[in-house]
Amino acid sequence: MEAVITKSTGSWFTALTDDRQKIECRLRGNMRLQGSKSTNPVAVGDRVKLEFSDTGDAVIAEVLDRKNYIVRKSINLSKQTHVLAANIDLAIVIATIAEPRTSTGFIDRFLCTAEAYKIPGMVVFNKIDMLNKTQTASMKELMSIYENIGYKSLAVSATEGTNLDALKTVMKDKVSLISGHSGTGKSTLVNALDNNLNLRTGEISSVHLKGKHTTTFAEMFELEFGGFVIDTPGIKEFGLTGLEDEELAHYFPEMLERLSDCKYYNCKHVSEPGCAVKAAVEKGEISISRYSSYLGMLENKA
Ligand SMILES: Nc1nc2c(ncn2[C@@H]2O[C@H](COP(=O)(O)OP(=O)(O)OP(=O)(O)O)[C@@H](O)[C@H]2O)c(=O)[nH]1
Ligand SMILES: [Mg+2]
Ligand SMILES: [Zn+2]
Repeated sequence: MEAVITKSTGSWFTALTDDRQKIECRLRGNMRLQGSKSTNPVAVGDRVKLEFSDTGDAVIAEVLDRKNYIVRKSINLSKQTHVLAANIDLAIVIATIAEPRTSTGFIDRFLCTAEAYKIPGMVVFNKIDMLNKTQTASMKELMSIYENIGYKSLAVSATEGTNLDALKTVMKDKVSLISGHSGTGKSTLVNALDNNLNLRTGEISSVHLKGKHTTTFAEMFELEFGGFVIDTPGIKEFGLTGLEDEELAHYFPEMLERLSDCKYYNCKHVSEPGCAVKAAVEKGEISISRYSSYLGMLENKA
């Protein structure tokens, strides 16, 4: 029997069959050993084959080929990766200008990771009800940067219900991943998108103005208006592993389209002469914040 994984605690999984039965299952013993750099061989969004023992216990016998997947570096084992989710149509980063503040570096790392895994990325600014004029202006400036390079971006308020219809239109009939720092309102937003859902949400710490990691496991939910959404635990940093220096710019669309104009084929766009990327930054065609994120990522990889 085939099913899709909707929740994983690492040792227990919930699978949803095509006729909407929820089945609790475990991994078949030997599957854990299959050599991979990932700490989790089965992730939310994976399509699996289930088998049943004589006692009726369900085991995951096979993971079907993934269309795509998105990873983050594992928290403890630096060389290992953790698959956040698989078979995603849209990767949404929830950003907030304040409480907590999401840096452009974080947004860009997220989008870059999505590019690397060939998943369309999108930026959603939440909590717009909290913003003053200056903050609203800086949010709008960021939105135009992302729109100009082809990323859809939206400004919403999960608690006030602002602009949610526009978001639903984009998410309809897709499997959307929702990621971002703890406390940006991911779970609140999912609840607001579909009134049938009742995910646990948390407070922002009054001292640190950050979230408290209320969501601890990624989980996929079916949406009444069509499609699925994957809510994930807040993450501090997104990072790509195993990229070559020269490869990084391929995952910044506004750099990718200029690479063939650089004088050197292996240009890293830092201080090389005849660099088309640097020229575009100087002319204001590539935003300084995006270019800074690029340099930050290039440096961190070393
Ligand atoms: N003012 C305002 N507060 C919001 C909005 N969305 C969420 N919040 C608040 O932000 C806090 C954190 O919301 P959560 O939904 O738990 O955040 P999360 O991103 O799921 O956090 P983790 O599960 O820890 O990753 C809660 O107190 C929410 O009420 C919004 O649009 N406006
Ligand atoms: Mg949450
Ligand atoms: Zn260059």
